[in-house]
Amino acid sequence: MKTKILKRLRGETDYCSGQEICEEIGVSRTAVWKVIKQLKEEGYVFEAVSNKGYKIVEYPDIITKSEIESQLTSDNVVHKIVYFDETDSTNTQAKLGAEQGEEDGTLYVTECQTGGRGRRGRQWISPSGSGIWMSLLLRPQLNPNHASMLTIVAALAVAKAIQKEAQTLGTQVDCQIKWPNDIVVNKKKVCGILTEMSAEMDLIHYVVIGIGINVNTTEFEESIRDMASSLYVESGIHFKRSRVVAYFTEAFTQYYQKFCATQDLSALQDEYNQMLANKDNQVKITDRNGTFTGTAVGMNRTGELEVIKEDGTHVNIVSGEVSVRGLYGYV
Ligand code: BT5
Repeated sequence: MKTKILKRLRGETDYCSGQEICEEIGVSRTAVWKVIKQLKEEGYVFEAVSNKGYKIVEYPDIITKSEIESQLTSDNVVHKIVYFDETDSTNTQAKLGAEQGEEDGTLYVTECQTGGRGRRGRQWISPSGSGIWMSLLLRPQLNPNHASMLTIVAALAVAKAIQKEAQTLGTQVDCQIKWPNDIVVNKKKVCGILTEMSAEMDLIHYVVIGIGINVNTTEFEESIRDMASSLYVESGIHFKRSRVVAYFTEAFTQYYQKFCATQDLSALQDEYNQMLANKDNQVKITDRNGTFTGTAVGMNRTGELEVIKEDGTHVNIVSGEVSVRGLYGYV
């Protein structure tokens, strides 16, 4: 009910009377009044005029269930939000939910993670109040070998969402994607993605795509200060986190549909490569066998990074136990 009322008010630039809301949503005046009281407590600012009704004039920067759900489009892959004020890790919660039968298209979101995880057991720093820490549970009918491509689909959708929000705010942010899973702005990491899966040889039980975005963060822990940044630091503008989430779900829906139709990245490859950090530049590849340098040519339709080695041979780098860096730093 809260989501419905918020959605109704959000879609209205004029005043909206309590009576109209009651009739449209089929609830009592008292129920509407209670929800409006709750919303005020959460930081929504209303203008109320007698005989006309209510209008929201200011939205708080929160990422609660109803704040996000009230912005989701109807044809969205995401149709349910599970919100926590604080949790260990939204990836862990999404996996637990999946084991308990939670449906495809559920997005787990939190204000703060106490045990945020990066790849291979690394830590993901997830303070309260300024970031987006979310995990999307999917149950795709895909070959498990293709699931890692979902990281690419998500990275593209995050980049698109950041650009769209920047546009909404009348600015531009030059987002790049550091293959495979980081979004960088001005060569600093503003987003990381961790995709996890439960599968058998030829059947996916579920995939969880975890996304961390530093949105309005101003302070960074010593350990990441050199390489991390936020959208606010890089643009000087406060982004509305819930809108970034909503834009992400819209963009993800579009890219995911294209991906599912071909089961590869052929329809997304060009757009991804336009944003690829270090495209046509020298990179340093480090894997189990050592380090070599080469020129990054682009991502292919299966999500591998094509690199031309100094001796002219072409190699396709598979994500996983590999690090790709520019010659002079993190990007
Ligand atoms: C990633 O790992 O970049 C994947 C991060 C995924 C985080 C999301 S948040 C929601 C969901 N729930 C989770 O528990 N995780 C997901 P990786 O490529 O391994 O990068 C990790 C490295 O990034 C760390 O070792 C640090 O150097 C750096 N790092 C940690 N916190 C950071 C932050 N907030 N911003 C930028 N860099 C950070």
